[in-house]
Amino acid sequence: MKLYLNEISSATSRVRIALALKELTVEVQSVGILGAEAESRQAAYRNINPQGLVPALLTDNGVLVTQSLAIIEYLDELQPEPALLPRTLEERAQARSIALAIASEIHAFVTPRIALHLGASFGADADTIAGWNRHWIKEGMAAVEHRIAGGRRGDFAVGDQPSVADIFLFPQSVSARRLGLDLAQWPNIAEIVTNLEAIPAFAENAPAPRK
Ligand SMILES: N[C@@H](CCC(=O)N[C@@H](CS)C(=O)NCC(=O)O)C(=O)O
Repeated sequence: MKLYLNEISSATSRVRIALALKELTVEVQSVGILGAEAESRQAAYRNINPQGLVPALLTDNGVLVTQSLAIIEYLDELQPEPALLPRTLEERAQARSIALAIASEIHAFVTPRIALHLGASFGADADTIAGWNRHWIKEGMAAVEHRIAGGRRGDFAVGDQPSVADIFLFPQSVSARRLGLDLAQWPNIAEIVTNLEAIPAFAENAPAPRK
């Protein structure tokens, strides 16, 4: 299998964590997602993935799978242990729900292409864009905190085993901290992230800081 990735990418970090938990190794190819690197991506990488986003996984059968949740569920079916979805029907729904709340209602608003558009079309400078990012992360994380608090939390977001909920929560929490947001305002998330930091598959596969 071959993974198209970028080290700073939060969505890539999710897949790298899943691969590490399952002790799977894949060939990797880096794709630029910022500045001049992003322009070269347009030409070459869009021939492979027309959406131009990372991560994307090329399976051993030559099929390209995009979207981190779809990739992680593919890996989970390919190699079921350790399971990345909880055992019960409700818990599985809850784990997917938290993962999607992060992917669709936080991360989607704070990507490089959104920042590029805010700058190019509305004249937003770096500080305005950082404020925009903080706004969506703060609002989204408060909702996730609420959902975790009212759910079936154990040591992790859903139960006592790391699941897709944690795999999505961890990189987003790292990004939140880098933007100056204190995780302590979301006590359940803060505690879960501390637990996740003790697991090498998480700690070693956080998104790299932007240079
Ligand atoms: N929903 C997608 C998100 C993919 C995505 O937005 N990836 C970012 C990196 S974290 C990207 O490629 N951004 C390039 C850009 O925004 O121009 C997933 O979960 O895989």
